Amino acid sequence: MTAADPGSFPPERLEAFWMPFTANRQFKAAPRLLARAEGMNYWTADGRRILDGVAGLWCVNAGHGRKEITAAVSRQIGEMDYAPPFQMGHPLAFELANEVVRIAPAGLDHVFFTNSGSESVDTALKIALAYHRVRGEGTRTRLIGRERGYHGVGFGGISVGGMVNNRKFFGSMLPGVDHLPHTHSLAHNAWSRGLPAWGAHLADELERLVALHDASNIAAVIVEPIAGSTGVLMPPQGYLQKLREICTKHGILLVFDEVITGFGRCGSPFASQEFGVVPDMITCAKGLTNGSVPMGAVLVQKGIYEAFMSGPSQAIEFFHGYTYSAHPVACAAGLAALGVYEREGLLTRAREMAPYWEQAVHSLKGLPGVIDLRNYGLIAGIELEPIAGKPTARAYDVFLRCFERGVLVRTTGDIIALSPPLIIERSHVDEIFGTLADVLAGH
Ligand code: PXG
Ligand code: PLP
Repeated sequence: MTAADPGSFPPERLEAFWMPFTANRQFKAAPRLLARAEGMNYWTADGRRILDGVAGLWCVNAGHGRKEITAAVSRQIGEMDYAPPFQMGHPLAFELANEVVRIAPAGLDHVFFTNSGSESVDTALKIALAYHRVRGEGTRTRLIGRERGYHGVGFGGISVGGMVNNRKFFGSMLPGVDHLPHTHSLAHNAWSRGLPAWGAHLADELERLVALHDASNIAAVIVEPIAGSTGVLMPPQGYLQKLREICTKHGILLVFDEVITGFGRCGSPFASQEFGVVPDMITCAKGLTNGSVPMGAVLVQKGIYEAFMSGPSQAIEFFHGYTYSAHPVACAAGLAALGVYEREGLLTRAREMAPYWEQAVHSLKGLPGVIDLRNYGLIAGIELEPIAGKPTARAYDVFLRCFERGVLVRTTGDIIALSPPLIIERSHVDEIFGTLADVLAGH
């Protein structure tokens, strides 16, 4: 049996795999199996072409099947499949760290490798706690996240995150966490193009939390520059700058979770550069290897790294690491992916495509059920009016019908999220929005 031969794929063979973030019974009753990918496209197991409107899951930024990455991965796995990362090293890990630093905002010049966004978030939170401790400010243990934040699925990430469904099943989580309000307001900001005008004052809520808890107890604030998974929420103009000012004033570390905004999604290598706000740490993953091999990273300011480099030189400075931190195959994939991004100008291509993309997004205005359209770089959010008593049903139906017509979109609640590979051409933009318009219009 091969993946491309669905006729010989009996339904009982679908049972053993407990699928993540999936309605298992619904999926297994009518499976959607992808078998092959190249450039802007997937092909289903039964041979249909599907235009990828979401870069896999916000990760395949250079498009699928990039030969340079395939070659680098296969060369590396033949040369050295694995190397222990603790008390040992291999050249590609150091090379990749240098290459990441080269495209990162100035000042973020040290890199800790992980295997996913979730691990990057938990790592960054642990660095924040330990950083204050090694500086003699061990009372700074409180972490501040934001409502409607998504920071992966580790206990740290779900604690600072603000996604109800991610939190409600898993008990009390980390203690000592508080949340800023989210910034989404259709009443004020519906139909915004780019960053919305209203809402910078919501960052002042951080001053309120500082007044409540006292700065001497707060370690870090973590936010996504643009929230993806909870519905494509853009930062109000001036909001991130204000967060930066308040954090600096109170000695609180600011972490930008750039798992989806990193590697060119917004028009600069990182959203930090795009919005002109430099955090103390950046978490990333996904596009780091073009989605080809699991890998994440935490970028930290020099001062943070240096704070740890005290004490006896034979002591482990940061008691943390993963078996697969800086896995050689992932490093090879990362170096090849960054090479492709650089050679093809992909880290800034979203900026060039954004005007055409924005026009296409907002062309959906007026179609039945559409209550907001928003965009930045090569990201779009299409918010639909929930069907009374059946939240998520309307967007899920659009997802299914787009898939039937050969376009892959992603939904969260009743919001459709789009984040295509950064190699997208105008004809693909037309195809995505033409299909969406037909589906939304009920044709
Ligand atoms: N932080 C952010 C901001 C993310 O978007 C993670 C952390 C966790 O990364 P890992 O690699 O552990 O999944 C993410 C992941 C969606 C969707 O539908 C987005 C993510 C994951 C699953 C679904 O938009 N982003
Ligand atoms: N559990 C056990 C029993 C282990 O030995 C290890 C690592 O050695 C882990 C969990 C952590 O695994 P990883 O380093 O892949 O995150």
